[in-house]
Amino acid sequence: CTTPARVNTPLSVITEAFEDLVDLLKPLQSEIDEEEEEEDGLRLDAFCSACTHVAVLFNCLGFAFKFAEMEYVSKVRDLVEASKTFDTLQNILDLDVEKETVKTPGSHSRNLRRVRQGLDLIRAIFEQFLIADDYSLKDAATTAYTEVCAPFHTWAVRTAVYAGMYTLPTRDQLLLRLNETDQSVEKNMRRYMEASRPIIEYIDKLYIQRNIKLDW
Ligand code: 1PZ
Repeated sequence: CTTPARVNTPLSVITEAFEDLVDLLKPLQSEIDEEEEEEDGLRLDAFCSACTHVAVLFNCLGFAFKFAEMEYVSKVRDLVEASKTFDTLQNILDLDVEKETVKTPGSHSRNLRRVRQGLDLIRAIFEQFLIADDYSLKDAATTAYTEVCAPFHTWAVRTAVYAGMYTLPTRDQLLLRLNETDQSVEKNMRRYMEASRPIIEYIDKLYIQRNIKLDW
């Protein structure tokens, strides 16, 4: 098929998933403001389903990022499992607060924090990517990673990630693999940047409201 697809591209699917999630968030936020307490909260299964879509991006990155994919996917999978028992994001935090396992490796609350960092990393990569149309994916991703994730990763992980950056596809290869043009990629990346921001802020607030600092 040679028609440039105006159909669903991987990016538009991800973007739409997060826009749908934001639609669920809006009524919740007005409630919180009015009553000053959280009644329901964002549903964990809905959150997981949006996060699951992100995994298609990894197909565009090549073998060096296989480990990032496995890390990300295993964290999302843990939250999917949790969604069978817990209705909302705040439910998992409340339980971990009670058990004092918020930061314990493998806990749902820790995995939620990691997934949130992944979503923010993608947002930052897109932001960098759109700064200039001759900016390489490698430079965009390196700057974004340094800002968003590197401070929270071990030396070994940081070293592996920076080495992996050299294997990233070029800008044009990425557009091709994503089935996007310069114009369509800009539109879709901006939409993701806009939709992910309130979700990320919502998650951060859940921790802050429980007096958990976000320095990890
Ligand atoms: C199109 C854009 C291409 C840019 C590619 C840049 C990818 C950077 C990947 C960073 C991988 C970090 C992998 C390892 C992280 C682990 O240290 C932690 C461990 O958590 P713990 O078990 O201690 O609680 N794992 C994570 O943080 C899980 C999520 C990491 C993956 C985020 C990737 C985001 C998506 C990249 C774009 C597809």
